[in-house]
Amino acid sequence: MVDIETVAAGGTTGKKLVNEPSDPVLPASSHYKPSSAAGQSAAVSLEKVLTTPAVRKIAKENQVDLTQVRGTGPKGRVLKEDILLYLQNRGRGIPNLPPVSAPVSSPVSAPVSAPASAPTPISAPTPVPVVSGVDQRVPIRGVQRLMVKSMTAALQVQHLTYCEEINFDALKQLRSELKSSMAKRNIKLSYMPLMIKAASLALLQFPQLNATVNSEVTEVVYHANHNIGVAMDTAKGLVVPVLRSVQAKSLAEIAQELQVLQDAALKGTLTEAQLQGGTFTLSNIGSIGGTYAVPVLVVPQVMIGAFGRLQTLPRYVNSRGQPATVEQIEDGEAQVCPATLMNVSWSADHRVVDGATVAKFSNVWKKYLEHPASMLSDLR
Ligand code: CO6
Repeated sequence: MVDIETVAAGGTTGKKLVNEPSDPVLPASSHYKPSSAAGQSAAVSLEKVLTTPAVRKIAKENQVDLTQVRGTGPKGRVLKEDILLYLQNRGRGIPNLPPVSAPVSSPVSAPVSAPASAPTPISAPTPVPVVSGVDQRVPIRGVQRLMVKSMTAALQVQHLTYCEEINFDALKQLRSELKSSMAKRNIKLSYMPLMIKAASLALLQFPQLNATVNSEVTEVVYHANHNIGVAMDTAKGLVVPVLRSVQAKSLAEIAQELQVLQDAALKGTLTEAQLQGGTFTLSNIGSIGGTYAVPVLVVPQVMIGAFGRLQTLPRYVNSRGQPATVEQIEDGEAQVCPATLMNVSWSADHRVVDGATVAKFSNVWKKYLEHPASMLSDLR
C-alpha cells in the first residue's frame, strides 16, 4: 500500500491510500474510468465510436474500449495516434480522458462550476502523484566512509583524462574460443581478465604508470609488482579489491582470482589485506552501463582506467578489414561494417604523469586487445 498525494490542476492536493500503482488517484475534476472497465466492455462498444477499421483492429487486439479513448479528429474521431497514446499511457498507469462525446459513467462527478455545454479541454493536465513520507537522516559509515576519505584525497590531485575507442572484434572471437575450455576448468572468462592482462603487459613498457606518489609529492615509487585494483559494485557500495602480481600470472589465474574477489565482494567478506596495496586500478562501469566515464584516482596511485559498455556500431573498413583512411573512404575503397567497440577513459595524476605518456600506454594496451595474438609474444 502506498500513500499517494495528488496535485490537481488548480494546484490543490489530496491524499489517498492505494493498493496498486495502477490504481491512479485523480482530482475531483477528472473524467476518468478505470482501465479494467475498458477491458470488460471492449467487445460491445467497438462499433459506436467514429474511427477507422485500422484503429478498431488495434483496439480489439489490445482489448480497448474505444469509448474510453480521447478522439482528437473531426467530430471526436479516434485517430491512430489517439489509441497509440492511450496504450502508451495505459502501460504507464496514466489515466486517459474519454472522448468529448462519450457519456461519462464515472462515479467521479464533473466540476460544479463547469457549464454542461462547456467543451472539455483537449489536454487536461495529468495529475502528478507525489509519494509522501518523512525525511531520513543517515550516518555515513563503513564502505561509504572509505569513499568519502578516498574521494577527498583525490580532490587534491590535478587529474588528466584521455579517452580512446577499442575494437573488440578479434578479442570477442578469442574469448569465445577460450570461454568453453576455461568453463570446463570451472573458470569464468569475462573480458576483464583479458583487459587486466593487457594492462599489465603495457605497464611493463611504462613502469612510471604502475606507481604511487607520496603526499608531499617529492617522490614517486615505481612498483615492481602489478597489484591491480578492480572496482566492484556491491550492495554496500564501491569497493576496490586488489589482484596481486598480475605480471607473473596467467590469464586463467587472473580470471580465478578475479572470481574469488568478486564473490567475496558480493558476500561482503573481503579482508582488509585484499583491499590494500594497489598500484594501478581498473573499473568496468560498462558492465552496468554507460559509454564513457571519467574515473577518479585511487590516491596515491597515479593512474586508473574506466571501461564503457560494449556496443556494435558502424565503422569504415578497408579491403583488408582494417580501419579505413580518409583517402580510402573518399576513393570509394572502404565500406561500412558493424564493429564491436568499447570506450576507455584513462585518468592520471597530472602532477607526475604527462598526457603523452598516457596516450602511448593506451596505444600499446589497445594494440594488445585489438590484436590479441600479439599478447602471446610478450607473455612470460
Ligand atoms: N560491456 C558489455 N558487457 C559487459 C561489459 C561491458 N563493458 N563488461 C562485462 N560485460 C558482460 C560480461 O562479458 C558478462 O557477460 P557473459 O560473459 O556473456 O555472461 C556479463 O557482462 C557479466 O559480467 P560480470 O560483471 O559478472 O564480470 P566482469 O568480469 O566483466 O566484471 C566486475 C566484474 C566486478 C568488474 C563487475 O561485476 C562490476 O562490479 N562492475 C562495476 C564496477 C563499478 O561499479 N565501477 C564503478 C566505479 S566508479 O568508475 C567509476 C568513473 C566512475 C563511474
